[in-house]
Order: sequence, then structure tokens, then C-alpha cells
Amino acid sequence: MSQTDPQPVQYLADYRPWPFVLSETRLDVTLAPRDTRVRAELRLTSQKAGADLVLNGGKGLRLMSLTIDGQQPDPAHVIRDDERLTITAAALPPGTFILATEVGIDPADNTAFEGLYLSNGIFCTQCEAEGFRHITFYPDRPDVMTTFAVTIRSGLPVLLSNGNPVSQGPGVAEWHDPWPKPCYLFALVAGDLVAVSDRFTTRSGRDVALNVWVRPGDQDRAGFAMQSLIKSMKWDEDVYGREYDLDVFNIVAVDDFNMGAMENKGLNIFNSKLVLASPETATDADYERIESVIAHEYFHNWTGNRITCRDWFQLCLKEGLTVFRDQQFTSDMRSAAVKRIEDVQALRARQFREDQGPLAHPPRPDHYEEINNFYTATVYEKGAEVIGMLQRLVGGDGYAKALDLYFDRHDGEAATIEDWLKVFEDATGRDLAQFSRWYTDAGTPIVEMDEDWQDGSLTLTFRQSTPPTPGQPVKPARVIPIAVGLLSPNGDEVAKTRVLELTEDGQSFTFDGLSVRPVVSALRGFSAPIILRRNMDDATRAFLLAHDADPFARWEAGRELALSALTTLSTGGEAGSDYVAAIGALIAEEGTDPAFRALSLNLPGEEEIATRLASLGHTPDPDAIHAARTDLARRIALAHEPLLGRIYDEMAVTGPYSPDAASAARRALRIAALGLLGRIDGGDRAAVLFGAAGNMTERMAALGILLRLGRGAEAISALHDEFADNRLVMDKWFSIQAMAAPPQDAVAIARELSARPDFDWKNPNRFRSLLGGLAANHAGFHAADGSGYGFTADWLIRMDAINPQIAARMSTAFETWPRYDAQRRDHALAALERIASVEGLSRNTREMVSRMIAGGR
Ligand code: B3K
Ligand code: ZN
Repeated sequence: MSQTDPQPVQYLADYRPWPFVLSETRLDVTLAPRDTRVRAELRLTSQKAGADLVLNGGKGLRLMSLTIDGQQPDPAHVIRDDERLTITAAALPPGTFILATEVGIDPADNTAFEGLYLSNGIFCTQCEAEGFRHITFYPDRPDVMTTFAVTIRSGLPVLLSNGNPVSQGPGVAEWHDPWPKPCYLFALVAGDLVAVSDRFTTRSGRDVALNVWVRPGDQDRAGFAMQSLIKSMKWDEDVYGREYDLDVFNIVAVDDFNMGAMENKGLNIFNSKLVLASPETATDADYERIESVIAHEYFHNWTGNRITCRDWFQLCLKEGLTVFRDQQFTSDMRSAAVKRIEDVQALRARQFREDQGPLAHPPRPDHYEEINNFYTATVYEKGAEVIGMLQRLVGGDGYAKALDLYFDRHDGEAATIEDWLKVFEDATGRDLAQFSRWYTDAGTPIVEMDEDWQDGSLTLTFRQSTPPTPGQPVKPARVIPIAVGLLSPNGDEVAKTRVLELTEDGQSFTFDGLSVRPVVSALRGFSAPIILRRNMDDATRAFLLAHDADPFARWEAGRELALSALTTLSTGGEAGSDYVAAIGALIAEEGTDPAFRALSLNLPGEEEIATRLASLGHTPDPDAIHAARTDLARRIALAHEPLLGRIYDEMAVTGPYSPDAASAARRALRIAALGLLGRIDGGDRAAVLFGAAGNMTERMAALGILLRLGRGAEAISALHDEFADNRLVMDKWFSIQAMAAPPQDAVAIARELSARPDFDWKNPNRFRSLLGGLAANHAGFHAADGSGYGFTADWLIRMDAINPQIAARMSTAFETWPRYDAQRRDHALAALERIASVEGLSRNTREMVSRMIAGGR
């Protein structure tokens, strides 16, 4: 199953249409853990005389039989290699013919969780990107779309596939999906499952049966997922005019899953952590994430399934758009301001980090070795930002028109980024040639802004440049929308938001008729995914934090103030008083959304401080950063102890738990205050809260505080006693211990945890909890002696042998290695080289590790 064979690099420029038409796929699957039989009938028509029929499918498929129109072809015309099966043109009849194959596969042995596999006794599938080829011989490429008729034979009680049910009898079920789809959207599930069910009537009157399938006993934790689904279906009708198009919509939760969830047509498969939630086991963040991922997968029904991607280079066509849509949904369901700030924080933490390191690539890459390595923050989150810019440039009406045209013109097709941009050009008349560079060029543009004030006119001059990224040394200027507003010295807005469009390397814009020099609020709403540099003193930042009418810009001013203090402190300077004073004033504002106050009160993480230092040309010192952040937190607490204590008490939410935005906001502010108070009360309040809280949000927050202070042992054992049987809570239990450990103890703690019998490392969630938890402990992972790197490398090597996707994904813990000091770099490089030298290393991990090594030298 693991792909160790070298695969030639795939290039976008080499795209050719498939020379056959596939008009129907019929599958008959007889399930057995060790010998599942898959009979496939493909109705094919050649489009090109003399073309061989080349199907994907490798060594894992035991070929039992193969016929063409019922006849066995001459074996000399059937050629197999490690990755494909070829039937030479000479053996193919003219016109339309049926290719029938039967293969045997071994789901119980499938530890890579790609194709058909078993998770705790449940048969399930994951076919995106190239998993279907592990199920049967097939043209496994997204531009081959057809209807599927599926028969499943098994003694298990629940048998599901895509589309509508045709018949359901003992031991056998038939499904038919009338919507042509590529095979990466195929799914099959069989198991002992129970459903939480509901119904939805679409606006044109279709009655849809909705089911969330879980293991018996988990039904009481599936209700929130169902409500999220119903809200998503309604929202997509109201906002995008998109209706659901089948009689049933099934969601299944499984425990072993390589990522979050998968949008298979009519049968979404989810990692159970994105379905199951109860107040005692899930945090507010879990609830919010469940709501948004349920929406994301549902929205794919139109953006991804009805209109799919021509080839995998176009991945951001469906992912960027669907992320953009799920972000809009969450903004509508919760607070738009808070959502925007959270999204920017995540973008900077993951995508800027990627863009600034050896793994940088454009939203639409033009080559890859292993496509699974390109399900990245750049494709997803930057892909969404690019759409946000488009919307800003063409306006809300232009965006709506373009989307209507996109759905009309491309429904049922496998489309490209060019198709996407063309609908915007046709709908709005705008030329997007220069804009298209956002899709093809990697790297985060840096924009410098200067101000010039003369006789009532303010001139803003911008200069843009994008640093080189692997394979792209020079970058031409891009179109960059910069939203700007002006504030008078008393804090009133004298010019409302205006979007300036940068198109050149250097450009100026003038605001006339001003009576006094205003304060500029720039990059409002984070109008473009860039780094804006401007000369601004702390007093101006504090002014914007107090007065800016744009919530993002307001938060950003506070962030900049904090980062300016933290970078100075981390490099041995003295700073912080302005921030401490300004933040005190902000959190005292009772009329301001508690969620906004919480976001402002939480200091930037150590990783973010390191990134800022690196971009200023410093070599980040993880220990100094940790000390600086601890120090600043303590100073805030000392300066505002009574206020923080009051907030902590007042923000307590009474009554039964509800995950709604308003209650979650109060808890978020309460926890932020508690974290700071912990710096001076020794964790006493946190210890009380851990014992008393009836919800997981507050308990986990309290536990994190106790662990950081080195006094979490009792709480850790209490949580274990209470939840040893709950996998999802135990994942949190592993992760928080690695993440919140004092840095000097982090590797030893992670090592101890990894030796426990319940460290079920083959389960992706458990592995990610521990290894991802350590990687998130910045000073712990980057321990100067290289122990964090060595420990992580050992586990990546072990994981790679059974599940290459997970190993490759987790290897990104190393992606920032080039920015550290010589000693750390040596250790990191040695760890990467040790991984690279493993014999039989997967194509996935090999590609990642070699890019990281090459990009850091
Ligand atoms: N499309 C899937 C991700 C597939 C990942 C394959 N390695 C989930 C999503 O983005 O919605
Ligand atoms: Zn997606």
C-alpha cells in the first residue's frame, strides 16, 4: 500500500484528456476482512484510434478475472506493472465495450487508511486523492466522471454507498448515484452502526432523509453534528441558491481517519472527533470546528462534486472555494469579526509559515511527486484568501453574478482555475490576467507603506516585493487590494474604508481636503494575504487599538503592540509598558464583545514570535522567547490583577452548557483572564476550576494552566480515571501533556507517554495528539540538544512504514528548521537526513524531507 516506488514528477503542462469515455461504472463488492472481492464493470468507448487502455491499480490488487465484452483477451495484450494495468489497443473492440474485472483485496491489512480499510470493525473508504486504485483497476483521475451503481454484500447490518438506495435486503444493498462523479468521490461503509436521523425539505420540495451514523452508544453525542448539517443545507440555499440533489444524505463517523473528513457524494465520512460532541467531552473550539467542517463537506456537494477539478493541480479550485464558503457560513452563524481574526491567525500560523520556508508553493502548483503532500494551508487557506480578494475587487454583486455563471456553465464538469477566472471576467468585465498570479506564484508579498502629509493632503506610497521561493526566484507585481480608512486624532473616522488597488511595484494614492493629519488604519479586514510594513510607534498602535472602527484592524494594532514588546524582550531589550497599559483599557470595555477581548488578551504564541523575529533578520532563540512571553504575561497579571479577577468571576456562565457563540465568548474571556492570573496565584484558581467545571472547555483550559506551572499531576490522573474509555478525551489528554509541559521537560514527558500501552500510535488521532502536541510546544520541540527532533524523527520513521500520509504530514514539524541557530540546524538536518536515508521510505515522506533539506541549505 505504501508508495515506495519512485514516481516521475507530474507536471501540469503534461495534462492530456483521457482517450476513452467511461459512461457507467457498476461495482459488486463482497466484503471480507482479508479477502474482499470487487467486481467492476466499466462501459467504455475509445475516443482515439490506437489508444491503449491504461488503468491505475497496483500490486495490492489480486486480479482474478478480466474480460472484454465477456471474452478473455489474449494475455499478451494485458500488461501489468507496479502501478497500472494496460490493455493494448489491439485487444480492444471498436465502439463501446464492457470491461469486467474481479480483484481480491485485503482491507484488514490496510494500515495506510487509503482505499478500503477496516476501522474498529467498520469497513470504510478514503479515495481522495488516489485511493480508488487500491480498490479496483480504474482510470483514477478526477476528469473521468460517470454514474455508479454499487452492490454491497456483507453480513453487517448497515451497508452504505453514494447516491440513492435502490434496495436493501438481508446481506445485500444496492445503491445508485445518478450524478456523474470521479472515483475519488466514491465511498462505501459497512458496519454495526446506528443513526441519529432527521429530515430536510429543500426549497423546491425534495424531501431528504438525513442520517449521522455512529457506533451504538454514541448517539447522544451526534445531535450537534445533525443540527450543523441542517443549518448548512439551509444556508447554501439562502446564500448561494444551491440545493441538495439526492434523497438521502449520510454522514458516518469513524475512529481511524487520516484527516478531518471527506465529501464523498451523499456519503460524507468523518473523523469521529469532528462529529461527536457533548459538554463533558468537547470544548467550545471542538463545537465550532464540527459546525464548520460539517458545513465544509456539505458545501463540497456543489463546489467539488457537481463541479470538480480537471486534475489535481486544480485542487484549490474546490478547496479554496469551499473554505471560503465555510468561512462565510461561520461568519453568518457566529461573529464575523471574531471569525475573521481567527482565520487570519490561523493563516499566519500555518500558511505564512509554509510560504516562508522550504515547502513554499503556489495555490496552484505546477508539479508534484505525491499529490497528498499538497493538501496544504496554501491550497486551502490561501486559496480562500485569493477568493476573498476577488470578491473585494469585483464587489458583492459581481461575486454573486460570477458564482451563478460558474454553476450554470460548469455544472457536471471537471474545471480549471482558468475556467474559474473566466467566469469572473465574463460576469464583471474585469481583466484578471495580472490577478491570476495569485494562483501561480508562491510566497507572501511584503508591502511597505509610507505616509507623506502636506497641506491637507495625505499621500500613501506603497512598495511591494515577494521574496524568492523554491523554483521561483523572481516575482512580478501582483494586484493587491488594500483597504484603508482614516481616523482623526480624536478617534472619529474621517474617511470610511476605501479599497486601494496596487498593481505596480511602487504606487501612491492621495487623500485630499483633510483639515488635520489623520491616523491611517490600513489593511482593514486583512484585505489581502500580505505582510504590511509601516513605520508606526507604539503610541499610534495604542491609539488604533483604542479607536479603530474596523475590528480586524483594531485587533491587529494590539497584536502589533504585543509583538513589538515580545520581540524586544526576546532579544534582551526592555519593553512592554505600552502594551500592558493599552490591553488593560481594552479588556475593561464592558460593551465590547468578550470574544474580541479574549482574542486581544491572548498573547501571540511562541511560534509567532519566532516567525516575526526571523522576518526581522534575527535568529530566534526559543528559550529566550519562552522567557519573554512568560515575563510579559506576568506583568499583565500584576498590573491588572483586580480587573482580571473581576472578569474571571463575572464571565462565569450559569445554567446548562450551550456551545453558542455568546456563551463561548464569555468562557474564552474568562479563560484568558485565568491564564494570566495563574502567573501570580500559582494556579490556585485553575485547580479549583478544574474540579468544579461541568464542561470540557474550562476543564482543559484549567489543566493547561496547571501543566504549564508544573502542577498538573493530580488533574491528569483524575481526567484519566474519568475518561480512560473515551478515545477523543484521551487524545486531548495525550496532547495537552506534551503541548503544555514546561519546555525543559517536554521531550521526556512525550517519551514517557509514547511508551504507554494506550499510546495506540497506529491511530492517526492518537499519533497526532502526541507528536503534534510536542511540535506545538515551541521551546520543547526545538530543545537545543536536538532531543525533540530526534524523538520526532524516530516516530516519523516508524509511522512511515505503515501510514505514509500521516508521516509526511507530521514531518512539517521540521519546516522552519533553517531559521534557527547553527546547533539546532545541525541537529534538525541530521534528523531529516536520518529519515531520508531509510530504505523503502515512502514517496510521500521522501518528497517532503528532500524538499525541506534542499530548501534549507
Ligand atoms: N477533500 C478532503 C481531503 C482529502 C485529503 C486527501 N489526502 C477533505 C476536504 O477538504 O474537505
Ligand atoms: Zn475540502
